[in-house]
Amino acid sequence: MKNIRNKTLRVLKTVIEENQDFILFTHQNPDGDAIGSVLAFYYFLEELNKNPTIYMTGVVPYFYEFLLKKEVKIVKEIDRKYEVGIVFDSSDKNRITEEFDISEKVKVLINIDHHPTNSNFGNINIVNPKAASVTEIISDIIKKLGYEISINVAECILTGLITDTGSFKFSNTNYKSLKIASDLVKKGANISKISKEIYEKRKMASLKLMGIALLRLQLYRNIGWSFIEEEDMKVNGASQEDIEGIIDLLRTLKEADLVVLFYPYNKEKIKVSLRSKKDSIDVSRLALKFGGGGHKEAAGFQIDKTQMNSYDDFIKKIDSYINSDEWVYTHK
Ligand SMILES: [Mn+2]
Repeated sequence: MKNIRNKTLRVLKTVIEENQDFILFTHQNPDGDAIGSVLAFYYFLEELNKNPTIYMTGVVPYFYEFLLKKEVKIVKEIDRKYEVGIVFDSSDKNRITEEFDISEKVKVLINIDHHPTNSNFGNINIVNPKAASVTEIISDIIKKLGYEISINVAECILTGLITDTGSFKFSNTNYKSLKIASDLVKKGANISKISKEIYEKRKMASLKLMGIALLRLQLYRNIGWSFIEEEDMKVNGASQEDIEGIIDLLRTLKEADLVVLFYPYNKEKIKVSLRSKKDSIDVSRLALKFGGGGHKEAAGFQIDKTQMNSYDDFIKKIDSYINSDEWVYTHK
């Protein structure tokens, strides 16, 4: 646990001990690591007899609802100032909301993340790009502060690890992530049970969208790409949460080094998800170029509809960028 500096940890300990009132944040369209980390910390704080609240504009995706073990206080608006705010899994604070500045709603802001593109926006920043998931960092923090990990917290931590490592398949799977997972299993968390909840209880709409994305799959040079449109969402009664997982299906394409999925985000914007299968293509750099962020293997960004003539054109733009001098020059 050498990755968190002792001084930072001492400050964090004091902040947790001396305050009661916590508001927890994560990014919009939360994935398993986002939900896993806010809920893990929520339960942890509750066990310390603190008063945590979660701020979330959307809903907890239905396939993560099994982690809601009891009444969890989730608010959609912030109508007062909190003592401490903690942000999980967000490279920047505007990924939480663009409506207001979360710093203004708290006295102290703590930023816990593993994105290499993190902007260190907190008063206290615990950012470790080597961690497979943010829940892995939470496991480190709880242990290092000298507390036990309860079964409820363990299941949340394991969920983040399973989803961010692609079920222990991605390159971020290493001795440490497996060791933490193993400790959680020892505490009673069940990988098979959690995986079934996440991956085998999808709504029909979600599978239909997968089908649509697969039918439209195309290959341009070494880029595999597909798209989902507003109309597909409407016809199938799908919502944002139903899109999760599609990109990971596309990344199985043998011929592709890079996989791209376009899908509707809101009235003005299209979301672009990126997955890399090749070491020399760091998609977090690619996402950063278009105002997004992420990890080496998995990243994304949003783009104004007005900035995109056609998907084909945009794929060509990506292709010429990753083959440009600028790319080679900035790409270590
Ligand atoms: Mn994450």
